Amino acid sequence: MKPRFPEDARLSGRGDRFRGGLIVASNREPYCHRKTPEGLRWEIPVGGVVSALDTVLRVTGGTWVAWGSGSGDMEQTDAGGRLLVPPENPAYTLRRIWLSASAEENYYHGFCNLVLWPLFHGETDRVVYLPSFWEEYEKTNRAFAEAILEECAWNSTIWIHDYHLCRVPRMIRAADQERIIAHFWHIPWPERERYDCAPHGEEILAGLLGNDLLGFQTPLYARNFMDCAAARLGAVIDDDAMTVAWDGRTTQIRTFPISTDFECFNALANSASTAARIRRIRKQHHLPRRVGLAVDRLDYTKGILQRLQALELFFQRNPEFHRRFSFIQVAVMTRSGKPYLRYRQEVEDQIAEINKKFGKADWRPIIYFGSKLERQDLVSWYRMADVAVITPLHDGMNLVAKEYVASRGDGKGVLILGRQAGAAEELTESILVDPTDIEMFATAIHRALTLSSGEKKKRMMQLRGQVQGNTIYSWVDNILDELSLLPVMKQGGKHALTHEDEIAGRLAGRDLFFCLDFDGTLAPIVEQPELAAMPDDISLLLSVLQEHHPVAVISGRRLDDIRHRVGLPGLVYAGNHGMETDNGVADVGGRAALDAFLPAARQALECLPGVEIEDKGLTVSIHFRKIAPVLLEHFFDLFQEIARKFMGEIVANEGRKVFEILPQGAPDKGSAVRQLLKEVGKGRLPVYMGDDTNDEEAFRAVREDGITVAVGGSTEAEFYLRNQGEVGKFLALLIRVSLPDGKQRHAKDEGA
Ligand code: ADQ
Repeated sequence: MKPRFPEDARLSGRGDRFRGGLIVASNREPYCHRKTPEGLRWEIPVGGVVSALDTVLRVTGGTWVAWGSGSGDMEQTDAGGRLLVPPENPAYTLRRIWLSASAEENYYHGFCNLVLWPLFHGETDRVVYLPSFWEEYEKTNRAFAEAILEECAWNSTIWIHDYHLCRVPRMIRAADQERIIAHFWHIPWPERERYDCAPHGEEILAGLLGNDLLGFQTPLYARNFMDCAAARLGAVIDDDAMTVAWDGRTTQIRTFPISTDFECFNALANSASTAARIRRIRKQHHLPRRVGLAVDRLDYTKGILQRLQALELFFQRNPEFHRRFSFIQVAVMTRSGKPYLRYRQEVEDQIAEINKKFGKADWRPIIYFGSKLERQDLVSWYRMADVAVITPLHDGMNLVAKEYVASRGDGKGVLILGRQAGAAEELTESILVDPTDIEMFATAIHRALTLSSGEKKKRMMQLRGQVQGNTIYSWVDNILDELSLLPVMKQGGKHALTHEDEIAGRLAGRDLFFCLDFDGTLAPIVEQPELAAMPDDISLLLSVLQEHHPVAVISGRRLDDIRHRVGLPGLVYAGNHGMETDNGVADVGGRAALDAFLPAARQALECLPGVEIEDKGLTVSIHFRKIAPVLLEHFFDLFQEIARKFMGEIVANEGRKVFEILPQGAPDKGSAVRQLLKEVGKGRLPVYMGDDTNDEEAFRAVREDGITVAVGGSTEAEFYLRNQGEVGKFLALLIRVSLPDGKQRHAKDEGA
């Protein structure tokens, strides 16, 4: 079966730990229904937060709580405000909450748009504050907190977004001390001096310190937050651990620079349909040979007026570009209200003035679009623009800049970027400008248009390397890793890679025995279990390790399958969770229980698309990785019904998107490891590494004396690795600390 969305495969295994569901909350909703003369229509609102998070939830499933702001939203939800989205291919639940007219006015247009947005973007002159703004902000945050709690299962993880919902974490915390709560801050966090004029500055900080994890776009914003928390609340800052302790709780502060779907933009931009569309667009708008481009939400923070001033100066100074260069400004209005209407008027007036001053009957210096563009049109503009001028006055990150870079696989195109965009910290090969220095800005536009093609290519390739190596998927990966580790961190779990000395001390002078799980540990989780493979570097490290210590691989797979997949002679293999070893098969009284269970399970479950039942002889796996998230609850109900019927005959253990079915009385991984210890590891110190719930028995079995390492963390293991990508590094560490000196050098030469 093909993944439901192309990106599913790239996020395989991510979110497996969110069995209790991921609850995302943001002010803006991902899908919005509008009443139109043609009937009810749905659309995806424009904005960076929405486009990034929809990708995540389509893969993990769960619930997104947001303001139902569309004119037709109420008509599309059930009595609880819920509906399944995306409308054409449901994957998760959208829970809409309704705002009163007063909340819309005072919370959204008031405290969010007139206080927090300008304040956090360095536009203090634009701040307007009324006490009613705060009252409604607090009330609306409470409504969000209550809705989130209603959507939570006992083990759900909550992930809140942005400045609209600062108070929510503390409100939830008051109701639930144990809950895992994380927050991502999409916009800048100002330095302490500027934050001092924030109304309710203490309450905002206190609200955010209800989180376990608080993520920022750049290290600077994270630093600023910590400074503000120390100065305004007297919170205790730990710079090394990156934590803020206050009011009896500790919040981890991290940096996660958001990004874009590089492959998607790259492929679309390289496609023949984009080339055809570019030809059509050029003709339709009578474009000259060279074009510049800016794409923004229509907002004063995006620096559109300053950009127009720089363009005016550029055209004044460089008449040779008249008729040869037009600038395309796309600016879609996403917020209503006076400041935005006024700003749009100013932008339109200024464009009219420049066009009047320099324009000719057959040439417009500036071409303006005020509407939302389809993805393919957006990409076509990116691909044809000789220069993209993305110059916000302040911006948390700015995804447009990264989308432009991702669309320039041809190595052409130059990016001019505002220094105060978060993206400027990463995209250092762009031409960086201070957008308020109009003289230099105009010079930068000229420079971009006259760069040699070699220089352009060199810069663009470096920019692309940066974006390709840090995509929206890496952003999601990093945050989900960190989220799933939070319960472990709360219990004092130790990162195996940063405790080398402790591990070395414990291993010193002991004979060792390594016992390793396969899927999710030695091999990454993939969409189709039959395609799982061990990376070459891990294979190499294992062969070095096993020259000096006994190494066992213990897996839920069949013995012949695991032996073949690892493919290294000299290792000890145990299949079917340890029931099958080279010494024979555990005696559990034959297959009678499985033979009765299998047909019943097939009949009940195989009607659900995505269920895969794998008969492994001694055990059975029921894989549910490919079931659409919205069908999962139904699957669990059906499964439980069947499992209940066979209670006493079988045992069902839940792993990563799989139920492992074992005959009653079968050994678990714990007893299997104890057995292996007796047979091959007698008197040796065991090191066990695994990633799944069924590894927990093994962690418990060896924990007292041995070293236990959980990939992705487990409250049953002493050490954790963030993800499977760290396994190779840990094996290299084991080799370093456990091999005699001379051999260590050999291990390094081998790539360890
Ligand atoms: P935004 O302020 O919305 O996001 P940005 O990051 O540039 O800014 O994202 C805008 C998104 O909207 C882009 O994906 C872009 O393609 C799209 N878009 C803009 N105009 C469009 C149009 N006319 N038609 C179609 N699509 C259009 C906030 C913060 C940013 C941060 C993001 C993500 O203000 O600093 O980068 O969140 O965290």
